[in-house]
Amino acid sequence: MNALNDVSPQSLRTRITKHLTYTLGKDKSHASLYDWRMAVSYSVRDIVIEPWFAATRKTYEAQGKRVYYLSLEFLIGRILGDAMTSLGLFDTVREILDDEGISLWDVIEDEPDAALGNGGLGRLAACFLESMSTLACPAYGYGIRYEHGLFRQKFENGSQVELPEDWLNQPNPWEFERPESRYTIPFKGHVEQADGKSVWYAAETVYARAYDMPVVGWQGKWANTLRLWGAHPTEMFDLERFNSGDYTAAAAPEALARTLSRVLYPEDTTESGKELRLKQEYFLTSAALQDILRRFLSEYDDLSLLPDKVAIQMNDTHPALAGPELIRLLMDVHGLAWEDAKRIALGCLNYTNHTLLPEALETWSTWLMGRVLPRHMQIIERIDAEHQSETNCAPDLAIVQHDHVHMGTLAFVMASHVNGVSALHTDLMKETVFAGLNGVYPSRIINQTNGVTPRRWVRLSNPALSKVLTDTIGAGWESDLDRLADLAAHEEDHDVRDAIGAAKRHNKVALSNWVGEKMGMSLNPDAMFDVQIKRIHEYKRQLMNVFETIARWSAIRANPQGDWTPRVKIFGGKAAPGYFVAKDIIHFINDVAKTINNDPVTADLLQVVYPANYNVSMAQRLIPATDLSEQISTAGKEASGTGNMKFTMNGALTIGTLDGANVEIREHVGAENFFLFGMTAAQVQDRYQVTDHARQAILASQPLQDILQMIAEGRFSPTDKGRYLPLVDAMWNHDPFLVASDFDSYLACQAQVDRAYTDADQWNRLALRNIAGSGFFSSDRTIKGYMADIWDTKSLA
Ligand code: 7GP
Repeated sequence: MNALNDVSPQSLRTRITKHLTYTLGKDKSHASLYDWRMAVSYSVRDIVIEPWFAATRKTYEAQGKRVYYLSLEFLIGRILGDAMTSLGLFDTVREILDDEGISLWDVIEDEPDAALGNGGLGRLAACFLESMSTLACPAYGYGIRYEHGLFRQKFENGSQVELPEDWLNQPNPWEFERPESRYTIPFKGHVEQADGKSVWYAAETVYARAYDMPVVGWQGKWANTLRLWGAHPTEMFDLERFNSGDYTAAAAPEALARTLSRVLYPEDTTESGKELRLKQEYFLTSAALQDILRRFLSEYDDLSLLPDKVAIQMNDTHPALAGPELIRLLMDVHGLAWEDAKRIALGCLNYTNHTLLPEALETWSTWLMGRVLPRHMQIIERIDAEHQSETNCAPDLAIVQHDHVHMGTLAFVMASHVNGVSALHTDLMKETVFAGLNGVYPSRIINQTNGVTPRRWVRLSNPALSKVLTDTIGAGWESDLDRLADLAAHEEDHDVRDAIGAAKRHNKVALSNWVGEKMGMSLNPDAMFDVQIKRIHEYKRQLMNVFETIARWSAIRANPQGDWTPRVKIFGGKAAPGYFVAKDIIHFINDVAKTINNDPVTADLLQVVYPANYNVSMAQRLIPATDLSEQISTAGKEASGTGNMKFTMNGALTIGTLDGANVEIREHVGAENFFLFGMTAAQVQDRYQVTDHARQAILASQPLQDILQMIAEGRFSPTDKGRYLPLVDAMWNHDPFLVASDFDSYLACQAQVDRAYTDADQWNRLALRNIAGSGFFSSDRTIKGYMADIWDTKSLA
């Protein structure tokens, strides 16, 4: 069933011309880049259809279990390049377009990023979808078809400005609208008891309509579906009002409904607390569960079999209403008894936790929950009562506390398995936030360390390194990443080390050209490219990196003739619009960049680059060109990280703390090939016991005092000298993420990195070892873990 067998270059050429002519209605002499992109996308999509249908057929025939991955976020990025890579069509399409005088790269760049997510959690969901297809695990992703994905970031005088994102402004060639697949989603109203049954009389309803995107796996052997729901009105517009001339009121029902799938909440770690957000969570969850039950009942009639046929994964607590909603559908719609409904729901559901930060643990007031979802509030109370009486737990383990529904507890109680996303994170779940629940539901918590797809993150984004890998260890590593370990046997081969170095340099030159075009800066590709890209958050400690940059700058200025290792410091990332401290950090990085980049004394030795609007596509550009990966969060705060894995696969060395998956990366690549600094999670806990930890640490560090002094004097904000006084004050008096306490250790470690970089051959050796040790971090390994330990599903390959 390999779709590739019958794709000849000639047939593809014909397809593209046909789509240009008949789908786009253009002849070649008038076709724009957009037209070409659409024609190519439709042609590549055509080739995905066959494995897509075949996968559906096989799944029906096998009568096995299907996986349903429910997520409010899918950060999929661009699709065309990825699909061509999976199908092995990259070179063919490039040649076809070359003949037409069109550049494939321009076509790829014309596609907007599908930014239906904020950060790690959303990108993980996208990697998982791809791996499930590669592994022929029958699965659906369920999400929301946001009309506006994550905001576009722009800098104005160094500050972040958010602009609306508009990816659906043009037709999306990868989606199939399914008007026939639609479900009614109720809200509000009241519940009545009749004949021992509960009847919910909703006051508002919207339709959820399905939009399907095929997700093709490696070599086109299998394709699953990402089903995104769009909200549509249940009532058409009000003709009477329209005829009387009140056009705005006439369109009101439509506007109201569509609001539900209009925007992605641009929060990554804080609860938004908005009614609309709760409605979005329910909208996705209810549509998905209705669809799951409809599909199940089309094949079976005994609902008690549901847990044998359906595994549902809740991606964080955002879809945690799945517990009460599944019980509601089974009882109120399908007539099951409470005990049966609850047992079945529990048998299907699982929950992944992605953060221990207290501000990110969702709660909803019982008042709001009761108003928006009155029937669910009843069900939640009954789940809670049984949970408390069955476990005899302490009151602080209740689902409802102080008039708030704790979604983490609800998800936990209604899940067969609860998993963390790295070994350390899972341990900390058991010891901290979920210690009590772990006590009353022992062995429910398990670990599944995150992974990333090597197809997008190495093969597609780093063709230069991919070639070196295939030349050295042979073909096939893309779907068997443990094979990268074979590289280790080539460590003594000078040519291999050189080739790895040459691939890196090639990528750095390409990145330099891009930065030159976009930002008018000219970078030195022989300098060390030192990169920190991720959401801007205090716990990720971008501030510590900037402080080190300032220390470096001062040191060079004090001794310009010294033996310095040239560096380019690269930052990328967005801040949640309401997270003002993070936005100040962005402003600060840009101010520091401006000061340093204008200093002729340090120009050849230090540059600071912060391209605006970091997204998946930018990550694909930056990661292959990185020498040093910054993974410097306060130990215990980063659940896993996934960027850290992408860098390692691409031969960057890591400077990092013992946090999240860094711990496992270091184990896999070897401690001597990893630049470790800073306190451990346990030491961090002890440090917090010292009330004036920040002051003490600053007083003990001359470099840090000097840096804070410069900032306080306004060196980086000459037109507004007091701009960063609050930042300096917060450092002395609060420093909630222990930047000061880890700073000297970080500085010393960075000096070690400088020394290591001066020996290019040795650096390439370390890079080789990092690549060789990165096989474990393929999301294929992660998905196999979920299939075996959580879903109990089999590959249909
Ligand atoms: C992130 C975690 O911060 C990151 O460490 C992890 O690698 C990633 O999930 C995938 O597991 N969390 C989020 O993106 C997030 O929004 C709030 O968490 C619920």
